[in-house]
Amino acid sequence: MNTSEFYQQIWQDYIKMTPQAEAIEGALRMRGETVLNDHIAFRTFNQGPARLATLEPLILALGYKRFEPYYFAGKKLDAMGYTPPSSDLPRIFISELRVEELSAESQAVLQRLIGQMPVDTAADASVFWRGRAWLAPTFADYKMLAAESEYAAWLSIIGLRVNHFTISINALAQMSEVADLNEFVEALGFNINASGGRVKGSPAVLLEQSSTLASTQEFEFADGDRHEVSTCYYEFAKRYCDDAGQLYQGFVAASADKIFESTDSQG
Ligand code: OOG
Ligand code: NI
Repeated sequence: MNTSEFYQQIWQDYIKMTPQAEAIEGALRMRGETVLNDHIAFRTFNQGPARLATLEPLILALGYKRFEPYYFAGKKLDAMGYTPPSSDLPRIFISELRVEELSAESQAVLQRLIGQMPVDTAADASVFWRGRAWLAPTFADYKMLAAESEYAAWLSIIGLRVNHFTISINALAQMSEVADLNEFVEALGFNINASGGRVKGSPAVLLEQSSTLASTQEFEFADGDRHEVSTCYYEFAKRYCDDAGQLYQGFVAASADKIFESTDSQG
């Protein structure tokens, strides 16, 4: 598996769930823009065969390096940022849910899902686009999870698939601010996630970001009920250089904490 095959598979899986991303990317290319990705992100459970620790070797095998860990106390998440083998490739951000910190009821639901995963689930990189490795939960279980952790609810139905791609504003030729891209995206008819502000971060923390609100799609739950759910969103990022002139490579926990909310239930 080389990085170009890896990203082709992931992008194809992503645009099936996130038609808005294909529309936005296409509209930028129509204007002659250079669309490069700043980073992509995945979500997983800290129990079972697809934990961060078992996924990491797949990322390292692509030439990525560990950069920095992050912790989100309110959302019960740990995460790791990885830097790519070459600067034209996106960084990777993987977060995992501390399942044992949820209520006994939610843990029981999640363990039923996690228990269905084959032991060799993370044997190769296709785990990142193959789709959910367990049967859909019931709508009642999904709602219960969402009341406690929107992240758990999202992961229970979408599975370990890419959560977002992120356009690098640094690489754009015709726009230089996050706010410019926000306006462009809104003019195409998509909504920006305003939680924590329409532009999160600042030049002082060396990273400014924004994201759309996730696309929604009809999803069939275990009981045959069909409901609209949030799928995935598109993110936009602008990085700054530090005092030594080095482009910042990390993430900003305070901003990330709000970006996670881009997949919250919308209705
Ligand atoms: C990841 C949210 C954090 C960032 O760039 O800080 C993030 C997620 O929603 O899974 O993407
Ligand atoms: Ni992101």
